[in-house]
Amino acid sequence: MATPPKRMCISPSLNDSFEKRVKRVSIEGNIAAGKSTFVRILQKAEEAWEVVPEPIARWCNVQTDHDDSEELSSSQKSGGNLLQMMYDKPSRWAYTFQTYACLSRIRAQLRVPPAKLDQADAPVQFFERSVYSDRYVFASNLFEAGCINETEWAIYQDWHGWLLGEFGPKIDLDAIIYLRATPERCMERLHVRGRSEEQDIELEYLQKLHDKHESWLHDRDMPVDFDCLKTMPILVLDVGEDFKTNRIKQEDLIDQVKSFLNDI
Ligand code: UDP
Ligand code: D5M
Ligand code: MG
Repeated sequence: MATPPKRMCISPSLNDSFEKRVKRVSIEGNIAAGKSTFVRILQKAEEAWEVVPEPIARWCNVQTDHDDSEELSSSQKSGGNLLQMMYDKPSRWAYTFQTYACLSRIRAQLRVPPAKLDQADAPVQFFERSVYSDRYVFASNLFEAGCINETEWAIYQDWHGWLLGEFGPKIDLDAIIYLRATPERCMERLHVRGRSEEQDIELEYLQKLHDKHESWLHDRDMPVDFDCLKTMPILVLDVGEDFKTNRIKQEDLIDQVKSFLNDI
């Protein structure tokens, strides 16, 4: 068995060695590359694998704390659609979106593995994206596009770095799996999925996000501030070809994941 990752125990209810034994892997990739589809396949592949999906529903329906107040407008009661707001007016909402996205990711990455994994020989938690893609793909791209200004970017990097330093060992990842597809293929899948908030996304945006992913995870020439990222094992999986309905392709991808996990 591989050396257990060095992490502190975050749950008094689960024993230390169990928590440290669970490998934590982020699934990264462009919008509509197929991450959610892939994690659903992973979830079914092994009892000892747990997936933590991206909290997209929360971003599309941000709940206020005051649903019982008579003074709230109906839109406040039903919650705001922050994803829609960001795509409609990025210069106003991109920074706000990053604060909420990062909060959601930290919550997700702090999630204690289910006790059923305790019985497993090689338990794994898979997260759909991470606090690192927030920063090195999305926030960085929004800054370069002028949707986050210099001051917001400086503040963002300050609190993002500080929070990750504080939570450090509790949210560490052991590895990343990069689902790689061309921006054109992602655009096709984005339209197949038909999420209303995303229908005005242009190919150019997907191309920029693709370039960020490539530099960070494929070419590995992106400067990063976190030492753990510099040596992080990364598995690149080509998902240009349809895998959703192709059983042989699915088995091939799962075999690659298993062999990667054995080596880390
Ligand atoms: N999809 C597909 N074939 C694939 C992978 C994905 O048709 O091999 C479809 C999937 O059903 C969805 C869309 O592409 O309608 C985007 O996939 P997903 O939501 O998994 O992408 P994500 O944004 O999570 O990466
Ligand atoms: O990602 C879900 C949607 O959320 C997609 O429209 C991209 C967007 N997203 C996710 N994280 C961020 C950050 N940090 N900034 C801006 N936009 C983001 P999907 O790939 O479809 O699962
Ligand atoms: Mg998804």
